Amino acid sequence: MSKQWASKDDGAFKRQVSSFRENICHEHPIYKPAKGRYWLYVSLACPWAHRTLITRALKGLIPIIGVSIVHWHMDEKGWRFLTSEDQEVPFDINKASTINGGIETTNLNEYTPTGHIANDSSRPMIDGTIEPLYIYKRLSDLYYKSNPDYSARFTVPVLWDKETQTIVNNESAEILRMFNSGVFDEFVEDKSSIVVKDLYPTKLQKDIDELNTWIYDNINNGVYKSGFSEKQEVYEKEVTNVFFHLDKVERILHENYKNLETKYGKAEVSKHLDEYFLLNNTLTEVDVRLYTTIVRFDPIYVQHFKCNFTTIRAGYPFIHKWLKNLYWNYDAFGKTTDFNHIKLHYSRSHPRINPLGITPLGPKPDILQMNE
Ligand SMILES: N[C@@H](CCC(=O)N[C@@H](CS)C(=O)NCC(=O)O)C(=O)O
Repeated sequence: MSKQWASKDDGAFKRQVSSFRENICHEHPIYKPAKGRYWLYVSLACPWAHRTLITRALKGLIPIIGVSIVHWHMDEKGWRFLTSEDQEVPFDINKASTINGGIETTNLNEYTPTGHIANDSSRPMIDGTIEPLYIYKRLSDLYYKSNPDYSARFTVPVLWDKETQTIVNNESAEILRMFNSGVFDEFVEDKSSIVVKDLYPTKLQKDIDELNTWIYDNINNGVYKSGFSEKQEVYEKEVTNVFFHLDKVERILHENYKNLETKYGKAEVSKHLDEYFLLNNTLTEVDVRLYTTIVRFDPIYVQHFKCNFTTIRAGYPFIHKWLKNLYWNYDAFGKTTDFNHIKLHYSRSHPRINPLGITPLGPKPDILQMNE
Protein backbone atom coordinates (compact mmCIF):
# COMPACT_ATOMS: atom_id res chain seq x y z
CA MET A 1 0.00 0.00 0.00
CA SER A 2 1.26 3.49 -0.71
CA LYS A 3 2.23 5.30 2.43
CA GLN A 4 0.88 8.43 3.95
CA TRP A 5 4.25 9.57 5.17
CA ALA A 6 7.03 11.48 3.62
CA SER A 7 9.11 9.63 1.09
CA LYS A 8 12.55 8.74 2.40
CA ASP A 9 14.35 10.55 -0.41
CA ASP A 10 13.40 14.19 0.07
CA GLY A 11 11.58 14.08 3.43
CA ALA A 12 8.48 15.72 1.95
CA PHE A 13 4.84 14.66 2.36
CA LYS A 14 2.93 13.70 -0.79
CA ARG A 15 -0.83 13.22 -0.84
CA GLN A 16 -2.23 10.32 -2.85
CA VAL A 17 -4.52 11.02 -5.82
CA SER A 18 -8.11 9.75 -5.35
CA SER A 19 -9.19 6.77 -7.50
CA PHE A 20 -12.99 6.82 -7.78
CA ARG A 21 -14.03 9.83 -9.81
CA GLU A 22 -17.59 9.39 -11.09
CA ASN A 23 -20.25 12.08 -11.08
CA ILE A 24 -23.94 11.89 -10.16
CA CYS A 25 -26.11 13.60 -12.77
CA HIS A 26 -29.08 12.88 -15.05
CA GLU A 27 -26.76 12.36 -18.03
CA HIS A 28 -24.68 9.70 -16.25
CA PRO A 29 -25.53 6.18 -17.50
CA ILE A 30 -25.42 4.70 -13.99
CA TYR A 31 -25.32 7.28 -11.22
CA LYS A 32 -28.65 9.12 -11.43
CA PRO A 33 -29.74 11.61 -8.78
CA ALA A 34 -32.13 10.05 -6.24
CA LYS A 35 -33.18 10.36 -2.63
CA GLY A 36 -31.76 7.74 -0.27
CA ARG A 37 -29.66 6.03 -2.93
CA TYR A 38 -26.28 7.47 -1.93
CA TRP A 39 -24.50 7.17 1.39
CA LEU A 40 -21.60 9.24 2.66
CA TYR A 41 -18.81 7.87 4.87
CA VAL A 42 -16.78 10.46 6.74
CA SER A 43 -14.45 11.01 9.63
CA LEU A 44 -15.33 13.98 11.82
CA ALA A 45 -11.62 14.54 12.30
CA CYS A 46 -10.75 14.74 8.63
CA PRO A 47 -10.77 18.21 7.07
CA TRP A 48 -11.42 16.83 3.57
CA ALA A 49 -14.42 14.78 4.67
CA HIS A 50 -15.64 17.73 6.74
CA ARG A 51 -16.07 19.77 3.55
CA THR A 52 -18.64 17.31 2.26
CA LEU A 53 -20.53 17.24 5.55
CA ILE A 54 -20.80 21.03 5.63
CA THR A 55 -21.96 21.18 2.02
CA ARG A 56 -24.54 18.45 2.62
CA ALA A 57 -25.98 20.55 5.45
CA LEU A 58 -25.78 23.90 3.62
CA LYS A 59 -27.65 22.44 0.66
CA GLY A 60 -30.44 20.87 2.72
CA LEU A 61 -29.35 17.34 1.80
CA ILE A 62 -29.38 15.81 5.30
CA PRO A 63 -32.61 13.85 4.58
CA ILE A 64 -31.42 12.91 1.08
CA ILE A 65 -27.95 11.49 1.71
CA GLY A 66 -27.24 9.41 4.82
CA VAL A 67 -23.95 9.52 6.70
CA SER A 68 -21.82 7.09 8.67
CA ILE A 69 -18.94 8.23 10.81
CA VAL A 70 -15.79 6.22 11.33
CA HIS A 71 -14.25 5.87 14.76
CA TRP A 72 -11.80 8.73 15.34
CA HIS A 73 -8.88 6.37 15.76
CA MET A 74 -7.06 5.38 12.57
CA ASP A 75 -4.71 2.43 12.98
CA GLU A 76 -2.34 0.63 10.62
CA LYS A 77 -5.34 -0.91 8.84
CA GLY A 78 -7.00 2.46 8.42
CA TRP A 79 -10.42 3.63 9.59
CA ARG A 80 -12.92 1.40 11.35
CA PHE A 81 -16.60 1.59 12.20
CA LEU A 82 -18.13 0.94 15.56
CA THR A 83 -19.33 -2.60 16.16
CA SER A 84 -21.70 -4.13 18.65
CA GLU A 85 -18.80 -4.38 21.13
CA ASP A 86 -18.52 -0.61 21.12
CA GLN A 87 -22.16 -0.03 21.84
CA GLU A 88 -23.40 1.00 25.21
CA VAL A 89 -27.15 1.21 25.16
CA PRO A 90 -28.54 2.68 27.29
CA PHE A 91 -25.62 5.02 27.40
CA ASP A 92 -23.69 5.03 30.67
CA ILE A 93 -22.73 8.60 31.44
CA ASN A 94 -20.04 7.37 33.86
CA LYS A 95 -18.20 5.75 31.01
CA ALA A 96 -18.18 8.92 28.99
CA SER A 97 -14.69 9.92 30.00
CA THR A 98 -13.32 6.52 29.04
CA ILE A 99 -15.05 6.63 25.70
CA ASN A 100 -13.78 10.07 25.04
CA GLY A 101 -10.26 9.34 26.13
CA GLY A 102 -10.41 11.77 29.01
CA ILE A 103 -11.26 14.75 26.88
CA GLU A 104 -13.86 16.92 28.50
CA THR A 105 -17.00 17.13 26.46
CA THR A 106 -19.93 19.44 26.74
CA ASN A 107 -22.11 17.45 24.45
CA LEU A 108 -22.90 14.33 26.42
CA ASN A 109 -26.04 13.43 28.25
CA GLU A 110 -27.78 10.21 29.14
CA TYR A 111 -29.63 10.24 25.84
CA THR A 112 -26.48 10.36 23.80
CA PRO A 113 -26.20 6.97 22.12
CA THR A 114 -22.95 5.44 21.06
CA GLY A 115 -22.59 3.48 17.91
CA HIS A 116 -25.99 4.30 16.51
CA ILE A 117 -26.65 5.15 12.92
CA ALA A 118 -26.69 8.85 12.61
CA ASN A 119 -27.86 10.06 9.30
CA ASP A 120 -27.75 13.66 10.26
CA SER A 121 -24.78 15.79 11.00
CA SER A 122 -25.84 17.28 14.30
CA ARG A 123 -23.45 14.93 16.12
CA PRO A 124 -25.65 12.74 18.29
CA MET A 125 -22.87 10.16 18.46
CA ILE A 126 -19.69 9.99 20.44
CA ASP A 127 -16.97 7.87 18.92
CA GLY A 128 -18.51 7.11 15.54
CA THR A 129 -21.29 5.02 14.07
CA ILE A 130 -21.74 1.51 12.82
CA GLU A 131 -21.66 0.83 9.09
CA PRO A 132 -25.37 0.35 8.46
CA LEU A 133 -25.48 -1.25 4.99
CA TYR A 134 -23.32 -4.34 5.50
CA ILE A 135 -22.32 -3.96 9.16
CA TYR A 136 -18.73 -3.76 7.95
CA LYS A 137 -15.98 -3.31 10.46
CA ARG A 138 -13.61 -1.34 8.28
CA LEU A 139 -13.72 1.34 5.64
CA SER A 140 -11.41 -0.88 3.60
CA ASP A 141 -14.26 -3.44 3.30
CA LEU A 142 -16.19 -0.91 1.24
CA TYR A 143 -13.21 -0.25 -1.01
CA TYR A 144 -12.73 -3.99 -1.62
CA LYS A 145 -16.45 -4.52 -2.23
CA SER A 146 -16.29 -1.84 -4.87
CA ASN A 147 -13.01 -3.04 -6.35
CA PRO A 148 -11.43 -6.30 -5.08
CA ASP A 149 -8.11 -5.23 -6.62
CA TYR A 150 -7.97 -1.87 -4.90
CA SER A 151 -4.41 -1.22 -3.76
CA ALA A 152 -4.22 2.39 -2.60
CA ARG A 153 -5.09 3.98 0.74
CA PHE A 154 -8.57 3.78 2.23
CA THR A 155 -9.45 7.41 2.58
CA VAL A 156 -12.52 9.32 3.68
CA PRO A 157 -14.74 10.75 2.38
CA VAL A 158 -16.39 7.97 0.41
CA LEU A 159 -19.61 8.50 -1.50
CA TRP A 160 -21.32 5.13 -1.91
CA ASP A 161 -24.08 3.99 -4.27
CA LYS A 162 -26.41 1.52 -2.56
CA GLU A 163 -27.88 0.40 -5.88
CA THR A 164 -24.72 -0.72 -7.69
CA GLN A 165 -22.87 -1.26 -4.39
CA THR A 166 -19.88 0.71 -5.57
CA ILE A 167 -17.96 3.81 -4.62
CA VAL A 168 -19.07 6.72 -6.79
CA ASN A 169 -16.33 9.10 -5.72
CA ASN A 170 -13.70 9.48 -2.99
CA GLU A 171 -12.44 12.96 -3.78
CA SER A 172 -13.88 15.57 -1.45
CA ALA A 173 -13.60 18.50 -3.85
CA GLU A 174 -15.69 16.62 -6.39
CA ILE A 175 -18.24 15.34 -3.86
CA LEU A 176 -18.64 18.94 -2.68
CA ARG A 177 -19.33 20.08 -6.25
CA MET A 178 -21.79 17.19 -6.79
CA PHE A 179 -23.77 18.11 -3.68
CA ASN A 180 -23.73 21.72 -4.78
CA SER A 181 -24.60 21.07 -8.43
CA GLY A 182 -28.36 21.17 -7.88
CA VAL A 183 -29.04 17.60 -9.01
CA PHE A 184 -30.47 16.76 -5.59
CA ASP A 185 -32.46 19.97 -5.15
CA GLU A 186 -35.71 18.47 -6.45
CA PHE A 187 -35.73 16.00 -3.52
CA VAL A 188 -35.41 18.67 -0.84
CA GLU A 189 -38.89 19.02 0.60
CA ASP A 190 -38.13 21.72 3.14
CA LYS A 191 -36.74 24.46 0.94
CA SER A 192 -35.98 26.56 4.01
CA SER A 193 -33.28 24.03 4.89
CA ILE A 194 -31.26 25.24 1.90
CA VAL A 195 -28.87 27.75 3.45
CA VAL A 196 -26.94 28.50 0.27
CA LYS A 197 -28.27 28.00 -3.23
CA ASP A 198 -24.94 27.85 -5.00
CA LEU A 199 -21.47 27.63 -3.48
CA TYR A 200 -19.86 27.91 -6.91
CA PRO A 201 -21.77 30.67 -8.74
CA THR A 202 -20.77 31.25 -12.36
CA LYS A 203 -19.77 34.85 -11.85
CA LEU A 204 -17.31 33.95 -9.08
CA GLN A 205 -15.87 30.75 -10.52
CA LYS A 206 -12.63 32.32 -11.70
CA ASP A 207 -11.98 33.89 -8.29
CA ILE A 208 -12.98 30.70 -6.49
CA ASP A 209 -10.66 28.55 -8.60
CA GLU A 210 -7.79 30.93 -8.04
CA LEU A 211 -8.24 31.07 -4.26
CA ASN A 212 -8.78 27.30 -4.05
CA THR A 213 -5.50 26.63 -5.80
CA TRP A 214 -3.20 28.50 -3.46
CA ILE A 215 -5.25 27.85 -0.31
CA TYR A 216 -5.22 24.10 -1.00
CA ASP A 217 -1.54 23.81 -1.68
CA ASN A 218 -0.25 26.21 0.94
CA ILE A 219 -2.78 26.02 3.78
CA ASN A 220 -5.10 22.95 3.60
CA ASN A 221 -2.30 20.66 2.53
CA GLY A 222 0.41 23.00 3.82
CA VAL A 223 -0.25 22.11 7.46
CA TYR A 224 0.20 18.40 6.57
CA LYS A 225 3.40 19.14 4.68
CA SER A 226 4.67 20.95 7.75
CA GLY A 227 3.55 18.26 10.21
CA PHE A 228 4.70 15.23 8.22
CA SER A 229 8.08 16.69 7.24
CA GLU A 230 10.89 14.34 8.11
CA LYS A 231 13.72 16.82 7.78
CA GLN A 232 14.29 20.04 9.69
CA GLU A 233 14.86 22.15 6.59
CA VAL A 234 11.73 20.79 4.90
CA TYR A 235 9.65 21.55 8.00
CA GLU A 236 11.05 25.07 8.25
CA LYS A 237 10.25 25.82 4.64
CA GLU A 238 6.71 24.39 4.90
CA VAL A 239 5.74 26.02 8.18
CA THR A 240 7.00 29.39 6.97
CA ASN A 241 4.97 28.94 3.83
CA VAL A 242 1.79 28.18 5.82
CA PHE A 243 2.11 31.41 7.77
CA PHE A 244 3.02 33.45 4.71
CA HIS A 245 -0.29 32.38 3.17
CA LEU A 246 -2.30 32.86 6.35
CA ASP A 247 -1.00 36.44 6.27
CA LYS A 248 -2.38 36.70 2.77
CA VAL A 249 -5.82 35.43 3.86
CA GLU A 250 -5.75 37.84 6.80
CA ARG A 251 -5.20 40.77 4.43
CA ILE A 252 -8.15 39.71 2.27
CA LEU A 253 -10.49 39.39 5.24
CA HIS A 254 -9.23 42.65 6.78
CA GLU A 255 -10.05 44.42 3.54
CA ASN A 256 -13.51 42.82 3.38
CA TYR A 257 -14.20 43.82 6.96
CA LYS A 258 -13.15 47.41 6.31
CA ASN A 259 -15.55 47.50 3.36
CA LEU A 260 -18.36 46.35 5.64
CA GLU A 261 -17.45 49.09 8.11
CA THR A 262 -17.63 51.65 5.35
CA LYS A 263 -20.99 50.29 4.22
CA TYR A 264 -22.69 49.95 7.62
CA GLY A 265 -20.59 52.00 10.02
CA LYS A 266 -18.27 50.67 12.74
CA ALA A 267 -21.00 50.33 15.36
CA GLU A 268 -23.29 48.29 13.13
CA VAL A 269 -20.88 46.03 11.35
CA SER A 270 -21.23 43.10 13.76
CA LYS A 271 -24.89 42.81 12.69
CA HIS A 272 -23.85 42.22 9.10
CA LEU A 273 -21.48 39.30 9.38
CA ASP A 274 -23.74 37.38 7.01
CA GLU A 275 -21.82 39.38 4.43
CA TYR A 276 -18.36 38.59 5.79
CA PHE A 277 -16.78 35.93 3.61
CA LEU A 278 -13.61 35.45 1.60
CA LEU A 279 -15.33 36.63 -1.55
CA ASN A 280 -17.06 39.62 0.05
CA ASN A 281 -20.75 39.04 0.71
CA THR A 282 -21.10 35.57 -0.86
CA LEU A 283 -20.61 32.35 1.07
CA THR A 284 -18.80 30.07 -1.39
CA GLU A 285 -16.95 26.79 -1.39
CA VAL A 286 -13.74 28.74 -0.66
CA ASP A 287 -15.10 29.46 2.83
CA VAL A 288 -16.09 25.81 3.28
CA ARG A 289 -12.68 24.56 2.18
CA LEU A 290 -10.69 27.01 4.28
CA TYR A 291 -12.88 26.66 7.38
CA THR A 292 -12.09 22.97 7.87
CA THR A 293 -8.39 23.77 8.21
CA ILE A 294 -8.77 26.94 10.28
CA VAL A 295 -11.13 25.40 12.84
CA ARG A 296 -8.52 22.66 13.44
CA PHE A 297 -5.62 25.09 13.59
CA ASP A 298 -5.48 26.16 17.25
CA PRO A 299 -6.84 22.89 18.69
CA ILE A 300 -4.43 20.59 16.89
CA TYR A 301 -2.25 21.90 14.06
CA VAL A 302 -0.41 24.39 16.26
CA GLN A 303 1.13 21.71 18.43
CA HIS A 304 0.72 18.43 16.52
CA PHE A 305 1.86 19.72 13.12
CA LYS A 306 4.18 22.30 14.74
CA CYS A 307 2.43 25.19 12.98
CA ASN A 308 3.22 27.37 15.93
CA PHE A 309 4.49 30.78 14.85
CA THR A 310 1.29 32.04 16.43
CA THR A 311 -2.33 30.92 16.81
CA ILE A 312 -5.39 32.05 14.88
CA ARG A 313 -6.89 33.56 18.03
CA ALA A 314 -3.76 35.50 18.95
CA GLY A 315 -2.31 36.39 15.59
CA TYR A 316 -5.08 36.70 13.02
CA PRO A 317 -7.99 38.84 14.26
CA PHE A 318 -9.84 38.94 10.95
CA ILE A 319 -9.52 35.22 10.21
CA HIS A 320 -10.57 34.62 13.80
CA LYS A 321 -13.72 36.74 13.41
CA TRP A 322 -14.57 34.94 10.15
CA LEU A 323 -14.02 31.54 11.84
CA LYS A 324 -16.20 32.33 14.85
CA ASN A 325 -18.92 33.73 12.62
CA LEU A 326 -19.11 30.51 10.63
CA TYR A 327 -18.89 28.29 13.70
CA TRP A 328 -21.44 30.08 15.87
CA ASN A 329 -23.84 31.47 13.30
CA TYR A 330 -24.10 28.60 10.83
CA ASP A 331 -25.13 25.17 12.11
CA ALA A 332 -23.77 23.57 8.95
CA PHE A 333 -20.32 24.62 10.17
CA GLY A 334 -20.66 24.57 13.97
CA LYS A 335 -22.63 21.36 14.37
CA THR A 336 -20.46 19.36 12.02
CA THR A 337 -17.32 20.36 13.95
CA ASP A 338 -16.34 17.88 16.64
CA PHE A 339 -13.29 18.90 18.61
CA ASN A 340 -13.12 15.56 20.42
CA HIS A 341 -12.77 13.63 17.19
CA ILE A 342 -10.31 16.19 15.89
CA LYS A 343 -7.98 16.19 18.91
CA LEU A 344 -8.20 12.48 19.58
CA HIS A 345 -7.71 11.43 15.99
CA TYR A 346 -4.59 13.40 15.23
CA SER A 347 -2.90 12.97 18.58
CA ARG A 348 -3.45 9.19 18.70
CA SER A 349 -3.30 8.10 15.07
CA HIS A 350 0.15 9.35 14.12
CA PRO A 351 2.61 7.44 16.29
CA ARG A 352 5.57 8.75 14.32
CA ILE A 353 4.67 12.29 15.32
CA ASN A 354 3.30 11.58 18.80
CA PRO A 355 4.59 8.14 19.86
CA LEU A 356 2.97 8.12 23.30
CA GLY A 357 -0.41 9.26 22.02
CA ILE A 358 -0.86 11.86 24.72
CA THR A 359 -3.69 14.17 23.74
CA PRO A 360 -3.15 17.81 24.70
CA LEU A 361 -6.08 19.21 26.67
CA GLY A 362 -5.73 22.78 25.46
CA PRO A 363 -6.31 25.21 24.09
CA LYS A 364 -9.19 26.01 26.36
CA PRO A 365 -11.73 26.57 25.05
CA ASP A 366 -11.45 24.91 21.65
CA ILE A 367 -13.02 27.98 20.11
CA LEU A 368 -13.76 31.35 21.68
CA GLN A 369 -17.20 32.93 21.90
CA MET A 370 -18.26 35.37 19.21
CA ASN A 371 -17.52 38.47 21.31
CA GLU A 372 -14.22 37.23 22.78
N1 LIG B 1 -7.91 13.75 -1.78
C1 LIG B 1 -8.67 13.24 -0.74
C2 LIG B 1 -7.85 13.18 0.54
C3 LIG B 1 -8.60 12.54 1.64
C4 LIG B 1 -7.67 12.11 2.78
O1 LIG B 1 -6.44 12.23 2.69
N2 LIG B 1 -8.26 11.60 3.89
C5 LIG B 1 -7.47 11.11 5.00
C6 LIG B 1 -8.01 11.59 6.33
S1 LIG B 1 -7.70 13.28 6.65
C7 LIG B 1 -7.61 9.60 5.08
O2 LIG B 1 -8.70 9.07 5.02
N3 LIG B 1 -6.51 8.90 5.26
C8 LIG B 1 -6.52 7.49 5.45
C9 LIG B 1 -5.19 6.88 5.23
O3 LIG B 1 -4.28 7.61 4.82
O4 LIG B 1 -5.05 5.68 5.47
C10 LIG B 1 -9.90 14.10 -0.58
O5 LIG B 1 -9.77 15.33 -0.46
O6 LIG B 1 -10.98 13.55 -0.60
